[in-house]
Amino acid sequence: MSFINYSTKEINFKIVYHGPGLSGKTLNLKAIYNRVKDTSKSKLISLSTDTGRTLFFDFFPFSLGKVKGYEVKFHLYSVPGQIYYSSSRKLILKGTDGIVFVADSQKDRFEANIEMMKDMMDHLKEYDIDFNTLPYVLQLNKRDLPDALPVNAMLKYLRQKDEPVIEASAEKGEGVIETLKAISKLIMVNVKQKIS
Ligand SMILES: Nc1nc2c(ncn2[C@@H]2O[C@H](COP(=O)(O)OP(=O)(O)OP(=O)(O)O)[C@@H](O)[C@H]2O)c(=O)[nH]1
Ligand SMILES: [Mg+2]
Repeated sequence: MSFINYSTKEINFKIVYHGPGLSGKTLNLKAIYNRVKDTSKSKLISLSTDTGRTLFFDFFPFSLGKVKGYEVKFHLYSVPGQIYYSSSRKLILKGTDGIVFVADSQKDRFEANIEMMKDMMDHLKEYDIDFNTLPYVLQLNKRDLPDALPVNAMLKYLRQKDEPVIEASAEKGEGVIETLKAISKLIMVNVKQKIS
């Protein structure tokens, strides 16, 4: 549901970072935020608990620059991963142009990844969003930890289609920008057709 304003020549996209609690969604956004030039970003808004858990969402918009004369703006959101915030997650998914699923590579979070992916798929169905055509990237985060599961073992259960898979450590800042580039690329392919 990208918003193209033909008169002001602006295009707005919504990208949602989804995934289980503590998988590193907020840290992805913070790492991106710190890398984007001050002139092209607005404030990072986080609604969180005292312990840093996301309560409703993290959000910030930034400008990618111009494509075919149009100013392209990305609005990045992260959902709260704690299991009982399902209705907030559903609200945040509304009108999304793309999703990054941030999976936690730790062995003891394996089930949590699967459970959260189901939560996400259920919500997409309720909104009649066609997952098959939705720009989507799978990020395997926390690759730096010693108990990280082998990549293939994770993909066997988490890979949904031919989506790009990025190995990351948001803690070290690795794979974060690659993930953003991968999802942006998928989104931009669709939009270039609309404005040409
Ligand atoms: N070692 C390691 N720690 C990470 C990595 N990514 C995130 N963390 C840590 O995991 C914890 C949770 O990170 P957050 O980004 O707050 O997780 P979240 O997914 O936003 O969690 P919720 O908002 O509760 O859903 C923090 O202590 C991070 O520092 C990573 O790649 N490696
Ligand atoms: Mg968070």
